Amino acid sequence: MMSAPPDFGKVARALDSGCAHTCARLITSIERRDSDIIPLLKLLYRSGRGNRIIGITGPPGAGKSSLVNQLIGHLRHLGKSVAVLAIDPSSPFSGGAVLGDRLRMMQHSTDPGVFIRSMASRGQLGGLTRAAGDTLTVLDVMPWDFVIVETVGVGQNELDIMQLADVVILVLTPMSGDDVQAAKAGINEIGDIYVVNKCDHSDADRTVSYLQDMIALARHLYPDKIWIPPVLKVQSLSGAGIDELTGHISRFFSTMSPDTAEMRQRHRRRIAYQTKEILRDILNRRFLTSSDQHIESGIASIMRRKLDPYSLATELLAAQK
Ligand SMILES: Nc1nc2c(ncn2[C@@H]2O[C@H](COP(=O)(O)OP(=O)(O)OP(=O)(O)O)[C@@H](O)[C@H]2O)c(=O)[nH]1
Ligand SMILES: [Mg+2]
Repeated sequence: MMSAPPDFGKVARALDSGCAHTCARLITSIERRDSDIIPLLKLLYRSGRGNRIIGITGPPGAGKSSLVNQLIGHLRHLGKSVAVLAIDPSSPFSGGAVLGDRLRMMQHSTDPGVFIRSMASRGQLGGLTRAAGDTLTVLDVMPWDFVIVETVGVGQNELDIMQLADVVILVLTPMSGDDVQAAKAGINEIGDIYVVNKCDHSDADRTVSYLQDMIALARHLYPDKIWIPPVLKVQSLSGAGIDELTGHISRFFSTMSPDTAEMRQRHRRRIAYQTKEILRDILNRRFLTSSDQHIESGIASIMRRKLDPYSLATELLAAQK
C-alpha cells in the first residue's frame, strides 16, 4: 500500500467535483516540477476516469486553435463539458501565440463547462511530454466529457504527444500536389480524422482527393483496420463542416470502443510511452544535475582517448545512485 500524501483526499474530491481552481493549481505545480506533486500524481492516476482525449495537430497556422474554438462551441451546444490543453511550441507563457490562443478561446473563458490551459514547450528543460501527460492525469480525474490536446505537428516531441490521445485529428490546409507528396511521408500514420481547413481557399478539393488516395492505399496495406480515416472539408472561421466533424468524432468513439483490440493496443502503447518519457525525464535531469566537474573531467579524458562516451555515461549513472 502506498501512503497517501496528506492532501490527496481533499484534492481528489475537489477534482472529482470539477474544481477548476484546484486543477489550475496542480498544473502550475507540474510545470514548476514541484517534487511533492509526484506522490499525488501517482494516486490521481489510479483515480482516472478514462475521459475521452481528442488530439489535434497539424502544421503551424493550419487553424488548429480556430478549430478547437469551434469544437468547444459545438460541444457546449450539445451540453458537453470540455477541457483544452494547448501546447505551444514556440513561445513562452506570456508570448504572442499563447495569448492568441487565449484570445481566440476567450469567448468561452467564463463558461464553467470549459477549462482552457496553455503550456509552453520552449524554455522547459525538456520534459514537455511528461508535463502534458501529468496534466492529462489531473484532467482525467475531473468530470469532463471531452479533453482536447492541441499541439503543432512540427517537432517529434509535439507529434509524440498525440500518442496520449484516443483520437487524432490532423488539420491541414489546401496544398499543391507537390506539397501533399512531401507531407505524405509524415502524415501517413498519424490521423484518425483528416481535416482540410480553410476550404474557402482553392485547391481544397484536390487536397481532399490526394488524402483520400493516400488513405485508400493504406487501407489496402492494412485490410484488418476497423476504422477508415475520413477526410473532411472545414472552415474553422465560419464553422462550416464542424457538425460533420463532431459526427465523425462520436462515430470514432462508438466504433473504436476501449475493448477493441486496436484501442487496447493504443492504450498499452500510451502507457509504455508515458513510462519511457518519465524515465527519460528522470535520466535527463540526473545528467543535468551531475557535477560539472565530473562531466568536464570525463570530456577531457575522452578528448585524450583515455575514456569514451559510453563509459562516461555509465560512470555518471553510477555516481547518481
Ligand atoms: N481563410 C481562412 N482562414 C482561417 C480559417 N481557419 C483559421 N484561419 C486563420 O488562420 C490563422 C491561423 O489560425 P490558428 O487557429 O491560430 O491556427 P493554429 O494552427 O492554431 O496556429 P498555431 O497554433 O500558431 O500553429 C488565423 O489568422 C485564422 O484566422 C479558415 O477556415 N479560413
Ligand atoms: Mg494554435
